[in-house]
Amino acid sequence: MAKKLVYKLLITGPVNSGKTTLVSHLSDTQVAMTDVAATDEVARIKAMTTVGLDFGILRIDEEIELHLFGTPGQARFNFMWDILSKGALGAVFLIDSADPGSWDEARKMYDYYQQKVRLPVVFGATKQDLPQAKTPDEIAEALQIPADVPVLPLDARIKEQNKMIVLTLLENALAEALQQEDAGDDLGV
Ligand SMILES: Nc1nc2c(ncn2[C@@H]2O[C@H](COP(=O)(O)OP(=O)(O)OP(=O)(O)O)[C@@H](O)[C@H]2O)c(=O)[nH]1
Ligand SMILES: [Mg+2]
Repeated sequence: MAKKLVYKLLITGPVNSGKTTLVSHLSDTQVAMTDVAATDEVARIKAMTTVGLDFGILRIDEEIELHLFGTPGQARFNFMWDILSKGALGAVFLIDSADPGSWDEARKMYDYYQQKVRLPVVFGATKQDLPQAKTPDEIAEALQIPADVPVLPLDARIKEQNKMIVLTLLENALAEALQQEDAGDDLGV
């Protein structure tokens, strides 16, 4: 039997950006979720919020399986990142395109991610269908996302769109890992 390749990917971003929606609409398997009734300021925008993780599995083919780990969006659960990012290949970072009020928090999370996790990342600009949504380019500029990091439009409720974005991340992360391997070879390590 062919050896199975399992890649672990993080799905992250601020509260209400669509992380739980993405994991539940992309996974083939029954997902594990830890949503509870929201309290405090989060309760003003949504009824339920993630306090632990979302987990689901997407089978790409006979050999490749993606394990999707959604993080909580609230900063007080940042410690979960250290746990969830172990062994991960990279992250899909979701931004609510229609809620510029959440972008400061998104930028802080991205800074934290760059300091602590430092894995390849692809941004998904969700809720492009809402009338007040900003474009991926406007979001990239506002958050000062480096030009070589993709910011793609995404509806987290649509499986095929979610699949496209995780495959883009997988492709970029594997290319980066190969490059690092080559650089290591050149240095004789
Ligand atoms: N209109 C629209 N709604 C979307 C889109 N993507 C996600 N949503 C909705 O946005 C909301 C996001 O909720 P969640 O998936 O719970 O968000 P989350 O990022 O897991 O939030 P926390 O766990 O609280 O951090 C849901 O109501 C989704 O249906 C989109 O592209 N368009
Ligand atoms: Mg969630």
